[in-house]
Amino acid sequence: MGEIKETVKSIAEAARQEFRDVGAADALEALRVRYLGRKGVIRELMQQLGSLEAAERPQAGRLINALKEEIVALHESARAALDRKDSVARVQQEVDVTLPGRPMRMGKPHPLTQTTDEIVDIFARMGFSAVYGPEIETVHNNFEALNMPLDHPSRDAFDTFFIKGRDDLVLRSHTSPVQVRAMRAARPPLRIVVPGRTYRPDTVDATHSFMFSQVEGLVVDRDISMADLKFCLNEFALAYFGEGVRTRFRPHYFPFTEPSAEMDVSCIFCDGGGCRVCGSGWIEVLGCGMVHPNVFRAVDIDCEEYTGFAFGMGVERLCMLKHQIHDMRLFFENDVRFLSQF
Ligand code: 2NM
Repeated sequence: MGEIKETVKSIAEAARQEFRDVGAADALEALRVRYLGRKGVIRELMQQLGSLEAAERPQAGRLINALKEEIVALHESARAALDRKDSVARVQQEVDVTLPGRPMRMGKPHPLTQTTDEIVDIFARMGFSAVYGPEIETVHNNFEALNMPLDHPSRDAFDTFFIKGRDDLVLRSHTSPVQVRAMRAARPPLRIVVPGRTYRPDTVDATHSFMFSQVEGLVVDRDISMADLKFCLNEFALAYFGEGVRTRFRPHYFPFTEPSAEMDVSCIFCDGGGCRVCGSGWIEVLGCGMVHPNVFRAVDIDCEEYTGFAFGMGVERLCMLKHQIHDMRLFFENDVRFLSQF
């Protein structure tokens, strides 16, 4: 027994040394055959087991098995080390590491995303936070809560995408339902902007698409007035179009605001003199107004205690104005020759 223990120990020591020093694949294979092969060292030891006293065999067998496992592991790690050395050598041979790399084509946000981010940023600097909501909305959030009853023309099948088999759902036709959600979820004061995609079954042409992007906004607090609205949106116009721009507000109608207005900016191309783009010297950029009491009632905000203003603008239109893009369809064609210009 003592003898075989010694033998196993010295074989293990020799094997550790040899597998550590092996430098090539064929030498490693020769080692494997010598230790683990059909006529190898391990096999030979196993055969010697038979000549041992029966009482000694189990312990001797365990020693030999442990030796075999160690040698298998030594072989595995020696092969892994050789593989690594090999592939490094091959790369050094086959690849000219001094060649300059191929330039990477960097992606960037879509022009509509850039414009949305810019608008949201301007309002963020005035204390607005951005909130988001689902593009499939309930008829209640999209219409009812916004003071647009059943007979309102926007609720016509020609002006809204309805969902087959679900007469309580629509693709939102504006982002205002998100303001409705926000007002239900949190008590005033509220100062939010809502960017997002909206859907209307318009015929697609240079200025219309069935999908377009909006940024809407909402402020609710005590003593909010039309003066707050005008100051805030004038600041926005200066920040987006540049310091020289002037604004004007024209009376308008929206069901969810009263009074309502549209804001124009002095033409950024002719500075208000009148040109082919603006005609009159003014360009319409957004709709706005004081939140209608019926909207507050729908979300359970006391309209005697609180007032608010809201606004909405089309991102495509604002992006087209600033970059002199003449066809809205370009935004949705994903042509890199167009997109890479922004
Ligand atoms: C616009 C124009 C005017 C608007 C109103 C509301 C809400 F939820 F407070 F009632 N959200 N957005 C609004 C008002 C939107 O877009 C042209």
